[in-house]
Amino acid sequence: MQVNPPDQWRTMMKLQKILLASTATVLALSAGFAVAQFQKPEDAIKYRQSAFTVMANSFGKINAVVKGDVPFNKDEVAKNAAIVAMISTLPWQAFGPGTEGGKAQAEVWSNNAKFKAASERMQLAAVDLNKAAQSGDLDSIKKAFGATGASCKNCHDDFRKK
Ligand code: ASC
Repeated sequence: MQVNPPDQWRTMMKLQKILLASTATVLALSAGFAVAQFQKPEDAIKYRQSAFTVMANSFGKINAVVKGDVPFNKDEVAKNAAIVAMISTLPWQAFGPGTEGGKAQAEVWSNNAKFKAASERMQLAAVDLNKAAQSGDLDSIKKAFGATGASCKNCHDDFRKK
């Protein structure tokens, strides 16, 4: 059977288009993976631990005020609560599949829906704490601080190694 040249060209052009499109898709996906999923599991562990460290530092500074160890400075508490609220959104993207390790318990991955819900409760509590802190009302700050601390503990109890 003979295939005339124009048909062959059309087929080749079709194949070329498909190849180009799929190459572009693969490149786009792998670029996304490198950013969102980290190069190595250790990179993800370091990222989430760093975020928790920064968050705990600011949370600890508010704790000192709530306990009365440090005098209440409205601007300092507002700044630290904003940091807590901001940073609270970051660690979760670094708990992806294949990033087991650090102090994370296996339940993070085996019961991921519960982990996600606990992380969302903490982020919402941090938003409330930030609202209270921006208002500058120490009583509401104390209340919101207690609720945020409880949301940290709640997640640690189930998902962090002791
Ligand atoms: C902190 C901190 C935590 C939480 C938690 C609250 O200051 O570093 O992990 O509070 O202890 O229960």
